[in-house]
Amino acid sequence: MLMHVIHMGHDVFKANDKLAEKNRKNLEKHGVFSINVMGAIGSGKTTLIEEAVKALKDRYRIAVIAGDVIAEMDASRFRKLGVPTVPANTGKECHLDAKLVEKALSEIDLEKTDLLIIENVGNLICPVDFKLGEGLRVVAVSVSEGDDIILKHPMIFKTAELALINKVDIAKAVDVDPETMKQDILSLNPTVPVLLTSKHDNESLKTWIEQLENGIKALKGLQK
Ligand SMILES: Nc1nc2c(ncn2[C@@H]2O[C@H](COP(=O)(O)OP(=O)(O)O)[C@@H](O)[C@H]2O)c(=O)[nH]1
Ligand SMILES: [Mg+2]
Repeated sequence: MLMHVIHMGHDVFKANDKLAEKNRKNLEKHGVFSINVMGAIGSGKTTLIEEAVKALKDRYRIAVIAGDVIAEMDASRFRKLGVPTVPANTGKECHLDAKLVEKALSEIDLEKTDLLIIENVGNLICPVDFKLGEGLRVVAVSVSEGDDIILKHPMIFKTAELALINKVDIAKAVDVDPETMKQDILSLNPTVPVLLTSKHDNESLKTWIEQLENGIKALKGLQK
């Protein structure tokens, strides 16, 4: 019985990987740099994305896929900024998958997109195994989640390609040292860039936005 369950799980991942690869090729063909933003509920994913959209939307064409279990609150926050936004509701699943992203992509004009931002469902565990076809895997963790949160959820940090430690403005109030959190991430993934961010500190937001701009430019450079 157990073997059966494991076998089924393996097939699900394999089918998802195949579809993710299709999404990746589709995005690449159209020169779209894409990111998958993962992290717990309330870590600041939507806020960090909003800040990036505000800073980049005059120079680049941005589209957003707003993953959520059911609501469309985040999608309406992005729409307010005037960027094409597709809500992707998972129903009861705690992660987006490549199929949901494929469907959302069919509603986006990729020819007119430089940057696609995908906000995953708030969770530090489920999204790990489900590739979406993204160019960059980002994880956002906030200081208010406590300084043991990282070592309790190693896989998402091991597989991330950019990590943000957010809400550093309230670190003292919650008795957490962001530097310790950074070292925890690096102990799991020594080469991942780790940024300390706060929505109240524009300089810190610039470091995050710069990473996105570098990704867009790198992809455009590759295409020339
Ligand atoms: N103090 C502080 N609050 C933040 C920061 N980033 C986000 N928040 C707040 O945290 C809450 C959750 O943010 P949200 O972006 O919706 O998180 P999400 O669930 O990960 O998308 C909101 O009330 C934000 O205003 C930050 O850097 N510092
Ligand atoms: Mg959100």
